[in-house]
Amino acid sequence: MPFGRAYSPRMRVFHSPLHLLHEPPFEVFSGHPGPAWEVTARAEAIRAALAADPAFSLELPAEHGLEPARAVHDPGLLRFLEEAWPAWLAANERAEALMADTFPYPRSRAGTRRPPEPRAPGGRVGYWSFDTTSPITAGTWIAARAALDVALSATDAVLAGETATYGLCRPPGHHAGRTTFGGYCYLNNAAITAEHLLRAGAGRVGILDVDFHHGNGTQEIFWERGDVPYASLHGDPHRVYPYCSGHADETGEGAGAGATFNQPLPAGTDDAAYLVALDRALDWLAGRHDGILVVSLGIDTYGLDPICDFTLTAPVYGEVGRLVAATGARLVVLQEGGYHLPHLGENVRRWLRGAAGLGPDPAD
Ligand code: Q9C
Ligand code: ZN
Repeated sequence: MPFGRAYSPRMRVFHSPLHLLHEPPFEVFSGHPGPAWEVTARAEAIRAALAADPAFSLELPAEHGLEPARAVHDPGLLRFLEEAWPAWLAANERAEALMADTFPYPRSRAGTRRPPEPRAPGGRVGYWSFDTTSPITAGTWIAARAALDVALSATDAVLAGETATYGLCRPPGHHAGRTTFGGYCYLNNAAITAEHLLRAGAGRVGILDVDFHHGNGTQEIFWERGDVPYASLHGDPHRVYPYCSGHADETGEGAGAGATFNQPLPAGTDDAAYLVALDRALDWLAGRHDGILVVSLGIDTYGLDPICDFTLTAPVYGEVGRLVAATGARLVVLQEGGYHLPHLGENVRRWLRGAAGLGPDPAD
């Protein structure tokens, strides 16, 4: 195994200020254009909370280039994300953001040929995206690449011997599929990380997704693969976004048959019910991986989250981190959602302190 032994007394946290270049001006949800929820202040709040705690050391990421992303995403999607803004700007001098108005929905052309990728940026964006919550702005591509560098740097630190590291990824990643972006996500940081670990010789890599929303992109990418078991607990898609995936009977196909585990949960899910579901997910993952878990960490399960409907309280995050670390797996923890800004940093800090075996800060 190519693993080193470097071990630091403080948990290594990777972050990049380049996320500040991605500031979506709006999103469209449930028929209403409104302010974006996925804002720069989220990552700044998390960074501030971790920077104030000597248990964490903050570092900038190393550049990894696009090769790791090419191992997961369609090259056409990467090309589009890179070219989209300049092309859109050339066609629209006062452009604020690029968002699809038309999606080449497969059922509307049943029996006809698959459409070619449109040439106009306004058509192209619908070809590569699946919803209206993820605008492309001037800095989106730079920020998405920086978030991936953050994830891969956290991964390299685990490969070098760390027990657990954290990547403060923004924008998040788990909704982005092989050929699609959406759900505030452009590159699937967790999926690319898992593939990067596989290629470094880590054996089977488990993904535990504890964001409130089902990680439809991650599930799709590994749907037919047995080497990356994916377990997710999330709001029931009969009720909440992303609506069309995350049902309990979705368990993978082909070589991936039985390698996907979904637990949809009801509105109002509380700490106790959540810990029962977590225990089932950890039981399921046990024995299906070879010692490393990638965690898609969303704090949008919090009771005060403005766009989700679980009722978790702050102390449970420390307990979840502790239980995940108690599996004995090495952890690459990557940030996904979480939208209640006042408590976001504290809740991430509790999770990571739990994972580091530290317990809550006595000051709390
Ligand atoms: N008013 C992540 O948490 N829009 N993505 C919901 C509700 C889509 C969530 C808006 C939610 C996407 C990474
Ligand atoms: Zn989420």
